[in-house]
Amino acid sequence: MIIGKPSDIRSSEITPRSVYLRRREFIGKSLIASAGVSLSAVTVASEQLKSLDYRKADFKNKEGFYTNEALAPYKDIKRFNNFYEFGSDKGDPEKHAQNLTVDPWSLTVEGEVEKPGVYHLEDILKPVNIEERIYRLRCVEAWSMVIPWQGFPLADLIERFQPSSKAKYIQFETLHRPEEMPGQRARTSTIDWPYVEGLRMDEAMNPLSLIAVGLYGKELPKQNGAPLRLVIPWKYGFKSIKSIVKIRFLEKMPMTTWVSLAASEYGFYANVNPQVNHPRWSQGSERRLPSNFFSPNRIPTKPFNGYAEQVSHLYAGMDLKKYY
Ligand SMILES: Nc1nc2c(c(=O)[nH]1)N[C@H]1C(S)=C(S)[C@@H](COP(=O)(O)O)O[C@H]1N2
Ligand SMILES: [Mo]
Repeated sequence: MIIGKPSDIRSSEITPRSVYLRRREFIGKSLIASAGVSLSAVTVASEQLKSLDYRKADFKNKEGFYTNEALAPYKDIKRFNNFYEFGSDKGDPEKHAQNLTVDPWSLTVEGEVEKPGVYHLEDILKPVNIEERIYRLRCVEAWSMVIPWQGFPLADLIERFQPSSKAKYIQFETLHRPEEMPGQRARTSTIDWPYVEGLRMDEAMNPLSLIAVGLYGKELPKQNGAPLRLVIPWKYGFKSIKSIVKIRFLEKMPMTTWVSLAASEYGFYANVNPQVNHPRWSQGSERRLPSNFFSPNRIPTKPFNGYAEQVSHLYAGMDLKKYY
């Protein structure tokens, strides 16, 4: 991966949490208005965002669902992206993702489950309760952002498909549609499309594991993985696969895109770990965006990206230097 240079993002643009929360009230109202006009699947989900209760933030934080750290501004979360299907520069996804068709959308469920099938997005979203999570996202390239997502626990979705006792892992797959994804057409691309990722079943069932459908109280931008993407906050960002079209329940550990590209640099687990450096750079610290040349905003990286309390038990007895 390439280390990006978000030199044009100024730290003065950081949105204080209180300002966002006040603004949120307004966003909620505009979502209700738009829901009346279009009843697309994504709008149905967005409509639920109005009922979010921010006061939860104060007493539920032991679950790691929120942080009081400064949020990255909305416009930076939308313009500084990794989404190789649209190109490898940080600005490519915003530029090239806007024509992606996200409606209709369906999710195929396969493998070790009682209820395999092809599910329309509408049916996936209808019964879910949309929650807000304010998570740190730590890219393996050693930058990070604090992002307010809206979505629902991955565990809730998994339970609806009734995995069998043989299901030990889950593999996720991103849309493969070269007509709309210029990165998939590029002859220079070394990625074997579609992009795939995976989790162990107990990781997937952890309450922190989120399917995001919204950002900053609005529909998820296409460059951020609309209409459905994973967010796994204690792992490097590449695990948080975007624009998911398929979920497979498996007995064996699945292959993933970054492991297949460079297994010595990227592992299946990919837990954020300041003790295990990338072969080409340190993972001991990170640039918290927005930052710039004059105020690099470099902070120490925490084990499990600061979520050790919530997830370290998943790895008890494992040598995390070996299983990076
Ligand atoms: N399908 C797909 N998902 C992906 C990627 C990608 O290239 N393709 N990039 C990953 C990486 S490396 C990161 S850091 C995050 C970035 O998410 P964001 O752009 O919403 O901040 O998405 C992840 N999900
Ligand atoms: Mo990343």
